[in-house]
Amino acid sequence: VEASIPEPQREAWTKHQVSGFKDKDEFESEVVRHVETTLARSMFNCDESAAYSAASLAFRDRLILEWNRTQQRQTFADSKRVYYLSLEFLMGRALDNAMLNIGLKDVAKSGLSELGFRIEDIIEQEHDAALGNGGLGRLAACFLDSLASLNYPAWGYGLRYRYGIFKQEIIDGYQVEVPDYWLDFNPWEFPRHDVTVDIQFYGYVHKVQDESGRFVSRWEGGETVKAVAYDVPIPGYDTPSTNNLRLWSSKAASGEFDFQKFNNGEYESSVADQQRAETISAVLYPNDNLERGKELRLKQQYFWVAASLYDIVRRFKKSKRAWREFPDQVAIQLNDTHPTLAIVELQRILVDLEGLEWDEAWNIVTATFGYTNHTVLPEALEKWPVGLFQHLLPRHLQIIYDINLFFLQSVERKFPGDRDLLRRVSIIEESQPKMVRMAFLAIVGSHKVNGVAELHSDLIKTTIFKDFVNIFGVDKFTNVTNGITPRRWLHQANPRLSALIKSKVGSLDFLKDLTLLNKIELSINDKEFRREWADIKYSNKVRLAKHIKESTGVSVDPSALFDVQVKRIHEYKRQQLNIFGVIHRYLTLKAQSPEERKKAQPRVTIFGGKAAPGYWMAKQIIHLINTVGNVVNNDKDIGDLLKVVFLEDYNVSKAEIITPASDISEHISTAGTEASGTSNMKFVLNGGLIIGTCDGANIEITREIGENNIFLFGNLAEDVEDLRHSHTYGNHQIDPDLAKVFEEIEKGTFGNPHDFASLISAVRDHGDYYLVSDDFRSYIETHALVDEAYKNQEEWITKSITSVARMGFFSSDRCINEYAEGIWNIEPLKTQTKDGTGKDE
Ligand code: 475
Repeated sequence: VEASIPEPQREAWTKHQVSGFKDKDEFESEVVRHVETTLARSMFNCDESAAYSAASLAFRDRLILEWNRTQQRQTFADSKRVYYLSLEFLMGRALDNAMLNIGLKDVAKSGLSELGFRIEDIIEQEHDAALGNGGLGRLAACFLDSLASLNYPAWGYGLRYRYGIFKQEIIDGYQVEVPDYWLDFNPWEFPRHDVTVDIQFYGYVHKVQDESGRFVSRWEGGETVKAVAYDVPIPGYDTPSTNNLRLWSSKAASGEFDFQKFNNGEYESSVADQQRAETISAVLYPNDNLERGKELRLKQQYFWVAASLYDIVRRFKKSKRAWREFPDQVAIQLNDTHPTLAIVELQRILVDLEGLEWDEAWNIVTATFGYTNHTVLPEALEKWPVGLFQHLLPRHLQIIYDINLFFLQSVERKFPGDRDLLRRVSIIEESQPKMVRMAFLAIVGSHKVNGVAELHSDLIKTTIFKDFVNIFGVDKFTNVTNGITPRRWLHQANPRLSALIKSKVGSLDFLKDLTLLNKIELSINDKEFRREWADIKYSNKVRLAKHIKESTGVSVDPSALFDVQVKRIHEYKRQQLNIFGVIHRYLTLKAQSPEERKKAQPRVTIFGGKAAPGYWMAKQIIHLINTVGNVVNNDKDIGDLLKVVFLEDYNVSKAEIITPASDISEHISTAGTEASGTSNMKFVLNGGLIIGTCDGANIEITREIGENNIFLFGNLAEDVEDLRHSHTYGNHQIDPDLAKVFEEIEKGTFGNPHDFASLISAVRDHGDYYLVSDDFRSYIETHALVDEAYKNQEEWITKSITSVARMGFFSSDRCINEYAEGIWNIEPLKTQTKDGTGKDE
């Protein structure tokens, strides 16, 4: 760096080199400076919100200095970078995370206290960055934390939605969606008004001859929208490495509004153009595990992918390397099929703009990309009408046709005459209307395809992508079981547990190598340790009970068994099975004498999660949970034996309160439907046990922690197809206890039965696709085992400690290292080396 400053000015620059605050005093002075200057507030008029803003700005300043140095190190080292393309980054709050990762939370705590604030209250001021729906988006956020913590040169690319996932309110037991305007004041982003890309849509393609007589395609006409970069620094834990998350925001290409039009008096039209451009990055689509084929969604995808690739290619071209070296410098990971257009866009750049031959370009493209699949649900697999493509991205459609042609020719060479195979694997589905199958395009354009848990990766190889295994060979398909960052999900969410573990491990090193957790198993008989372990769980439950009281008005007893199911509401995740089970429990208690009831294990069943606004069944499930809660919670016979609550607006910061407070959590998807799940890992890491089906990562969790420490139930994935078949073609007998639950709902015990008719008929009359009835008996019986087990508190604590000790595998650090080695072929950068390059000496 210094070498690039001319000698006469160098002294002045280096003399004034900035460094962030280092101690409490400097922190306080930064806070006061930001209050008085950046925020233009008087220090005599500083409320908690201003204190939050100023503290965040003080930390942001520090982050951006480290960010600068990290980027310089990466540029000097000139080694391969990975780019993680995701339409969703569910980041949650940033301040607490930044303080902990940098290691200055104690400094901030005493500094804020001297200025008159409690750090907890300041942290609470922050609005979640909720640019995601659920598992897929949160996984991307955990990956960014691990990439920075492990010193990988990595960037995330996403969209800067003006509105994140909606805020959920529960009104009269129904979900009501309220817009989440989160950008009012966001100290964590840096607008880069100098980093912009013009993005083209619509128009037409024509062929022209270049100087050498070669025919090349030109994409012209249409409209242009400007992409503006906003950078979010991502601090690693206990390392100076600070990576970048670049989010694109859309703007009218003409700037504020079209001056030509404006001067001609076409005011409305010039403003309308501006609004149309800004619409592209305005909202996050609120669907989880569902794609609905809307034009604006495809526009979002191309806008984001084209801006990101332009940026990546621009960076590569600065190095003046030959194009064939591109895959040695760049790895791009596609988080699901949402960014699949990047494959087509890179091929377009190389062939149309850079003049490479098709095959040479295609080899570069496929060596660059990796594709992660997150779901086998058919309704979630992306398909776009060919006509829509033709209209919006005419040149891309041509390229897709060519990719498909060469691909099908290679299939024909390998399996001559198999017409049905060609039809099955074609990127173009010959339906009415014709569709582009994005997952097939992603497979053909990548060098690796991975699933997110062992069962899931096996399932994609034997079902939805079976033909592609035959075509490309099995080695192209691999598994990387998901993980979670222990920084946020243990150290930040459960500081007391983290401190207790530290006292046994000897340091906080387990936050960097989670397998060190196994050391706590040595203390399994340590009375004091066990008492403290139980006490931490109890106080986390007290904190949640307080939150429940404040948000729902329901009083719950912290010594009851806390049973939690928090995740997006979806039929395949089976919150309906849970609430039917709760009704069964209620009816059982009601039928008992007061004497018998005294033997019952008191329970609090806690639900949370959003339903996609257009998902009728999911909304009915939320309504049923609330009406059941209403009846049960006010039944004098039942008292504290059973409480049912629905926590509104489940998000990352609520998860940080809920996860450490569970005794048991529910991961009860129909076997073969949940790709992995990641909250299952978070709950176990926080000392909660789980009840679950043999699905997703539950299977690997069981393998790690031992089957005595988990409550598994239900049918296996291999039997699901036959069971569904028998529902349709046999006479479908539903479980008698479930039938009683239905009877009670239909009697009107929980409000107007008409409201819940569709929930019942899905099971009774429409084939019970999710096997609610088939699994009901085993679910109820397993819950009885949970009650019994909980009564033996000593045994329970042993299970809890043992499970945590064996969770080392599920760190997202392990997961990122597997991607780095098996898919990206990248290495971490040293943060300090003699020659300053960051490369090994
Ligand atoms: C799986 N979301 C979890 C998690 O791998 C898994 C978003 C937009 C449009 C369509 N779908 C989505 C998902 O598909 C999704 O969140 N998938 C989830 O990915 C991380 O742990 O089992 O359901």
